[in-house]
Amino acid sequence: MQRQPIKFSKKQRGVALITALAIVSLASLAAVAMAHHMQLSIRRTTNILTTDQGFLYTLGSEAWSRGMLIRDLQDNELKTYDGLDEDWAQELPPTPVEGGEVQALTTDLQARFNLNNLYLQNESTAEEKQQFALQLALFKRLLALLELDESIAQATADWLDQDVNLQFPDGAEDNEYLNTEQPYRTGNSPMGNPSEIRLVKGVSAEAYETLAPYITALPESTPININTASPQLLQALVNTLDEQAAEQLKDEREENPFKNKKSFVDRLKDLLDENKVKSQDIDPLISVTSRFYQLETTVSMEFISQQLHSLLYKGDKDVVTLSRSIGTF
Ligand SMILES: [Ca+2]
Ligand SMILES: [Ca+2]
Repeated sequence: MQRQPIKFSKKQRGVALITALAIVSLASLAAVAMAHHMQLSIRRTTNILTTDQGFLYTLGSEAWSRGMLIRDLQDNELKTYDGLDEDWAQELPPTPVEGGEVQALTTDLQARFNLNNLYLQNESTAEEKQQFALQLALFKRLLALLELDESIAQATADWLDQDVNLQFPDGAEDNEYLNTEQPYRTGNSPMGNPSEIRLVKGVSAEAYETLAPYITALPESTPININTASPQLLQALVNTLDEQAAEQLKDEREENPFKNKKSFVDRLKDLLDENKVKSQDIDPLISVTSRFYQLETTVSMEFISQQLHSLLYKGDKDVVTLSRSIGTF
Protein backbone atom coordinates (compact mmCIF):
# COMPACT_ATOMS: atom_id res chain seq x y z
CA MET A 1 0.00 0.00 0.00
CA GLN A 2 1.46 3.32 -1.04
CA ARG A 3 1.74 5.94 1.65
CA GLN A 4 0.17 9.27 1.01
CA PRO A 5 2.53 12.21 1.73
CA ILE A 6 1.43 14.21 4.74
CA LYS A 7 0.12 17.53 3.72
CA PHE A 8 0.75 20.53 5.98
CA SER A 9 -1.34 23.55 5.87
CA LYS A 10 0.28 26.96 5.30
CA LYS A 11 -0.31 27.82 8.96
CA GLN A 12 1.50 24.67 10.14
CA ARG A 13 4.49 25.43 7.89
CA GLY A 14 4.70 28.92 9.44
CA VAL A 15 4.82 27.48 12.96
CA ALA A 16 7.55 25.02 11.95
CA LEU A 17 9.61 27.83 10.49
CA ILE A 18 9.26 29.94 13.62
CA THR A 19 10.18 26.92 15.77
CA ALA A 20 13.24 26.25 13.64
CA LEU A 21 14.29 29.91 13.88
CA ALA A 22 13.76 29.85 17.65
CA ILE A 23 15.94 26.70 17.95
CA VAL A 24 18.68 28.26 15.82
CA SER A 25 18.65 31.46 17.87
CA LEU A 26 18.68 29.47 21.15
CA ALA A 27 21.57 27.39 19.87
CA SER A 28 23.41 30.60 18.89
CA LEU A 29 22.81 32.07 22.35
CA ALA A 30 24.08 28.86 23.97
CA ALA A 31 27.16 28.89 21.72
CA VAL A 32 27.90 32.53 22.61
CA ALA A 33 27.43 31.77 26.33
CA MET A 34 29.74 28.76 26.05
CA ALA A 35 32.39 30.75 24.22
CA HIS A 36 32.16 33.51 26.86
CA HIS A 37 32.38 30.95 29.65
CA MET A 38 35.39 29.34 28.00
CA GLN A 39 37.05 32.73 27.58
CA LEU A 40 36.51 33.43 31.31
CA SER A 41 37.88 30.00 32.21
CA ILE A 42 40.97 30.58 30.09
CA ARG A 43 41.46 34.01 31.69
CA ARG A 44 40.94 32.58 35.19
CA THR A 45 43.43 29.77 34.52
CA THR A 46 45.92 32.27 33.08
CA ASN A 47 45.55 34.41 36.22
CA ILE A 48 46.08 31.41 38.51
CA LEU A 49 49.15 30.30 36.55
CA THR A 50 50.55 33.86 36.44
CA THR A 51 49.95 34.31 40.19
CA ASP A 52 51.70 31.01 40.88
CA GLN A 53 54.56 31.97 38.61
CA GLY A 54 54.83 35.37 40.33
CA PHE A 55 54.83 33.78 43.77
CA LEU A 56 57.61 31.42 42.70
CA TYR A 57 59.60 34.46 41.55
CA THR A 58 59.14 36.08 44.99
CA LEU A 59 60.42 32.87 46.62
CA GLY A 60 63.37 32.94 44.23
CA SER A 61 64.08 36.50 45.32
CA GLU A 62 63.92 35.40 48.97
CA ALA A 63 66.45 32.61 48.29
CA TRP A 64 68.70 35.19 46.63
CA SER A 65 68.47 37.53 49.64
CA ARG A 66 69.12 34.67 52.07
CA GLY A 67 72.15 33.70 50.01
CA MET A 68 73.56 37.23 50.36
CA LEU A 69 73.04 37.19 54.12
CA ILE A 70 74.54 33.70 54.47
CA ARG A 71 77.62 34.88 52.60
CA ASP A 72 77.81 37.85 54.97
CA LEU A 73 77.54 35.42 57.87
CA GLN A 74 80.29 33.14 56.61
CA ASP A 75 82.80 35.77 55.54
CA ASN A 76 84.92 36.60 58.56
CA GLU A 77 85.55 40.15 57.47
CA LEU A 78 81.90 40.91 56.71
CA LYS A 79 80.84 39.23 59.94
CA THR A 80 82.38 41.92 62.13
CA TYR A 81 79.77 44.53 61.18
CA ASP A 82 76.61 45.01 59.12
CA GLY A 83 76.46 48.17 57.07
CA LEU A 84 74.89 49.70 53.98
CA ASP A 85 78.03 49.19 51.89
CA GLU A 86 77.58 45.41 51.97
CA ASP A 87 76.15 43.26 49.15
CA TRP A 88 72.91 42.31 50.96
CA ALA A 89 71.94 46.01 51.20
CA GLN A 90 72.15 46.68 47.46
CA GLU A 91 68.81 46.97 45.70
CA LEU A 92 67.93 44.58 42.89
CA PRO A 93 66.61 47.02 40.23
CA PRO A 94 63.65 45.96 38.04
CA THR A 95 65.05 42.86 36.33
CA PRO A 96 63.30 41.18 33.37
CA VAL A 97 62.20 37.58 33.90
CA GLU A 98 59.98 35.39 31.70
CA GLY A 99 56.54 37.03 31.68
CA GLY A 100 57.41 40.11 33.74
CA GLU A 101 60.00 41.71 36.01
CA VAL A 102 61.24 41.40 39.58
CA GLN A 103 62.69 44.00 41.92
CA ALA A 104 63.83 43.51 45.51
CA LEU A 105 65.36 45.31 48.45
CA THR A 106 66.68 43.90 51.72
CA THR A 107 66.64 46.33 54.64
CA ASP A 108 67.96 46.06 58.16
CA LEU A 109 65.07 46.13 60.64
CA GLN A 110 67.53 46.99 63.42
CA ALA A 111 67.92 50.36 61.73
CA ARG A 112 64.56 51.06 63.41
CA PHE A 113 63.26 51.36 66.96
CA ASN A 114 61.84 48.02 68.07
CA LEU A 115 58.56 48.75 69.90
CA ASN A 116 58.86 45.45 71.78
CA ASN A 117 61.93 46.86 73.55
CA LEU A 118 59.31 48.59 75.72
CA TYR A 119 57.90 45.27 76.91
CA LEU A 120 58.60 45.01 80.64
CA GLN A 121 57.60 41.82 82.45
CA ASN A 122 55.85 42.19 85.81
CA GLU A 123 58.65 40.52 87.69
CA SER A 124 61.62 42.34 86.23
CA THR A 125 65.06 42.83 87.72
CA ALA A 126 66.51 46.22 88.60
CA GLU A 127 68.76 45.97 85.54
CA GLU A 128 65.81 45.22 83.25
CA LYS A 129 63.99 48.23 84.69
CA GLN A 130 67.02 50.38 84.01
CA GLN A 131 67.21 49.12 80.40
CA PHE A 132 63.51 49.81 80.01
CA ALA A 133 63.98 53.41 81.23
CA LEU A 134 66.70 53.96 78.60
CA GLN A 135 64.48 52.53 75.84
CA LEU A 136 61.52 54.65 76.95
CA ALA A 137 63.64 57.80 76.93
CA LEU A 138 64.95 56.89 73.45
CA PHE A 139 61.43 56.43 72.06
CA LYS A 140 60.32 59.72 73.62
CA ARG A 141 63.20 61.54 71.95
CA LEU A 142 62.31 59.94 68.60
CA LEU A 143 58.69 61.06 68.98
CA ALA A 144 59.79 64.60 69.88
CA LEU A 145 62.12 64.75 66.86
CA LEU A 146 59.25 63.70 64.62
CA GLU A 147 57.05 66.35 66.29
CA LEU A 148 54.69 63.72 67.69
CA ASP A 149 53.14 63.53 71.15
CA GLU A 150 55.72 62.08 73.59
CA SER A 151 52.95 60.51 75.69
CA ILE A 152 52.63 57.86 72.95
CA ALA A 153 55.77 56.24 74.49
CA GLN A 154 54.12 55.66 77.88
CA ALA A 155 50.85 54.54 76.33
CA THR A 156 52.81 52.02 74.23
CA ALA A 157 54.56 50.64 77.32
CA ASP A 158 51.17 50.19 79.03
CA TRP A 159 49.80 48.53 75.89
CA LEU A 160 52.63 45.98 76.00
CA ASP A 161 52.89 45.19 79.71
CA GLN A 162 50.94 42.23 81.07
CA ASP A 163 48.69 44.02 83.55
CA VAL A 164 45.81 46.46 83.11
CA ASN A 165 47.05 48.93 85.74
CA LEU A 166 48.24 52.33 84.60
CA GLN A 167 52.01 52.36 84.81
CA PHE A 168 52.37 56.05 83.93
CA PRO A 169 50.33 59.22 84.23
CA ASP A 170 50.16 59.39 80.40
CA GLY A 171 49.61 55.67 79.99
CA ALA A 172 46.42 53.93 78.87
CA GLU A 173 44.88 50.56 79.67
CA ASP A 174 41.53 48.82 79.17
CA ASN A 175 39.52 51.64 80.82
CA GLU A 176 40.67 54.05 78.14
CA TYR A 177 39.98 51.78 75.19
CA LEU A 178 36.69 50.32 76.45
CA ASN A 179 35.23 53.83 76.46
CA THR A 180 35.81 54.39 72.76
CA GLU A 181 33.13 54.23 70.08
CA GLN A 182 34.34 50.76 69.04
CA PRO A 183 35.60 49.34 72.35
CA TYR A 184 38.62 47.06 72.50
CA ARG A 185 41.14 45.87 75.06
CA THR A 186 44.90 46.40 75.40
CA GLY A 187 47.22 43.84 73.78
CA ASN A 188 49.13 43.19 77.05
CA SER A 189 51.81 41.31 75.13
CA PRO A 190 54.57 42.08 72.61
CA MET A 191 53.35 43.29 69.20
CA GLY A 192 53.36 40.98 66.18
CA ASN A 193 53.39 43.87 63.73
CA PRO A 194 54.33 47.55 64.19
CA SER A 195 50.95 48.62 62.73
CA GLU A 196 49.42 47.47 66.03
CA ILE A 197 50.56 50.81 67.46
CA ARG A 198 47.66 52.39 65.55
CA LEU A 199 45.45 51.07 68.37
CA VAL A 200 47.48 52.84 71.06
CA LYS A 201 46.14 56.08 72.53
CA GLY A 202 47.27 59.17 70.61
CA VAL A 203 48.40 57.37 67.43
CA SER A 204 46.30 58.85 64.63
CA ALA A 205 46.58 57.76 60.99
CA GLU A 206 48.82 60.81 60.33
CA ALA A 207 51.01 60.07 63.36
CA TYR A 208 51.41 56.46 62.24
CA GLU A 209 52.37 57.52 58.73
CA THR A 210 55.12 59.73 60.19
CA LEU A 211 56.31 57.09 62.63
CA ALA A 212 56.12 53.97 60.41
CA PRO A 213 59.53 54.29 58.67
CA TYR A 214 61.29 54.45 62.06
CA ILE A 215 59.65 51.58 63.95
CA THR A 216 59.47 47.81 63.88
CA ALA A 217 58.12 45.01 66.11
CA LEU A 218 60.52 42.09 66.47
CA PRO A 219 60.16 38.82 68.39
CA GLU A 220 62.92 39.78 70.83
CA SER A 221 64.51 42.92 72.22
CA THR A 222 67.09 44.38 69.82
CA PRO A 223 69.67 47.17 69.83
CA ILE A 224 69.81 49.76 67.03
CA ASN A 225 72.50 49.22 64.42
CA ILE A 226 74.42 52.51 64.17
CA ASN A 227 75.67 51.55 60.69
CA THR A 228 72.19 51.45 59.19
CA ALA A 229 70.08 53.75 61.41
CA SER A 230 68.72 56.98 59.90
CA PRO A 231 70.15 60.33 61.08
CA GLN A 232 66.90 60.89 63.03
CA LEU A 233 67.46 57.71 65.01
CA LEU A 234 71.10 58.62 65.63
CA GLN A 235 69.84 61.91 67.05
CA ALA A 236 67.31 60.06 69.20
CA LEU A 237 70.09 57.78 70.48
CA VAL A 238 72.29 60.70 71.53
CA ASN A 239 70.22 63.61 72.79
CA THR A 240 73.01 66.19 72.34
CA LEU A 241 73.59 65.26 68.69
CA ASP A 242 72.22 67.91 66.32
CA GLU A 243 70.93 67.33 62.78
CA GLN A 244 74.16 68.43 61.12
CA ALA A 245 76.36 66.15 63.24
CA ALA A 246 73.99 63.21 62.65
CA GLU A 247 74.23 63.76 58.88
CA GLN A 248 78.01 63.96 59.20
CA LEU A 249 78.14 60.60 61.00
CA LYS A 250 75.96 59.11 58.27
CA ASP A 251 78.33 60.38 55.56
CA GLU A 252 81.42 59.17 57.42
CA ARG A 253 80.12 55.64 57.93
CA GLU A 254 79.58 55.25 54.17
CA GLU A 255 83.37 55.22 53.81
CA ASN A 256 84.20 53.71 57.20
CA PRO A 257 81.41 51.73 58.83
CA PHE A 258 81.71 51.40 62.61
CA LYS A 259 83.43 48.09 63.41
CA ASN A 260 82.61 48.29 67.12
CA LYS A 261 80.56 50.34 69.57
CA LYS A 262 83.60 52.01 71.10
CA SER A 263 84.62 53.64 67.81
CA PHE A 264 81.13 55.21 67.62
CA VAL A 265 81.30 56.55 71.19
CA ASP A 266 84.85 57.83 70.57
CA ARG A 267 83.66 59.64 67.42
CA LEU A 268 80.81 61.19 69.42
CA LYS A 269 83.32 62.44 71.97
CA ASP A 270 85.25 64.11 69.13
CA LEU A 271 82.14 65.72 67.71
CA LEU A 272 80.48 66.75 70.96
CA ASP A 273 81.53 67.99 74.35
CA GLU A 274 83.13 64.87 75.85
CA ASN A 275 81.34 65.34 79.17
CA LYS A 276 77.98 65.26 77.44
CA VAL A 277 78.56 61.80 75.94
CA LYS A 278 77.35 59.31 78.52
CA SER A 279 78.63 56.04 77.09
CA GLN A 280 76.88 54.00 79.82
CA ASP A 281 73.53 55.32 78.51
CA ILE A 282 74.33 54.83 74.82
CA ASP A 283 76.15 51.50 74.90
CA PRO A 284 73.15 49.25 75.83
CA LEU A 285 71.03 50.76 73.04
CA ILE A 286 73.37 50.18 70.11
CA SER A 287 75.09 47.54 68.02
CA VAL A 288 77.21 47.35 64.86
CA THR A 289 75.63 44.09 63.66
CA SER A 290 72.05 42.99 62.96
CA ARG A 291 70.04 39.79 63.08
CA PHE A 292 66.63 40.86 61.69
CA TYR A 293 66.12 41.86 58.07
CA GLN A 294 63.16 42.56 55.84
CA LEU A 295 63.08 41.64 52.18
CA GLU A 296 60.56 43.46 50.02
CA THR A 297 60.03 41.89 46.61
CA THR A 298 57.78 43.27 43.87
CA VAL A 299 56.89 41.09 40.91
CA SER A 300 55.11 42.74 37.99
CA MET A 301 53.52 40.39 35.44
CA GLU A 302 51.25 41.19 32.49
CA PHE A 303 47.99 41.28 34.47
CA ILE A 304 49.18 40.97 38.06
CA SER A 305 51.53 42.73 40.46
CA GLN A 306 52.55 41.01 43.69
CA GLN A 307 54.46 42.22 46.73
CA LEU A 308 56.03 39.89 49.28
CA HIS A 309 57.55 40.91 52.60
CA SER A 310 59.82 38.33 54.21
CA LEU A 311 61.17 38.62 57.75
CA LEU A 312 64.62 37.06 57.78
CA TYR A 313 66.65 36.13 60.84
CA LYS A 314 70.42 35.83 60.67
CA GLY A 315 71.48 33.40 63.39
CA ASP A 316 74.99 32.26 64.24
CA LYS A 317 75.09 29.58 61.56
CA ASP A 318 72.19 30.10 59.15
CA VAL A 319 69.61 32.57 57.86
CA VAL A 320 65.96 31.56 58.23
CA THR A 321 62.63 33.03 57.15
CA LEU A 322 60.51 33.81 60.21
CA SER A 323 57.40 35.05 58.40
CA ARG A 324 56.02 36.14 55.06
CA SER A 325 53.24 38.53 54.20
CA ILE A 326 51.75 39.34 50.84
CA GLY A 327 50.61 42.92 50.38
CA THR A 328 51.84 46.35 51.31
CA PHE A 329 52.33 46.29 55.06
CA1 LIG B 1 78.15 42.11 57.61
CA1 LIG C 1 49.02 46.57 79.94
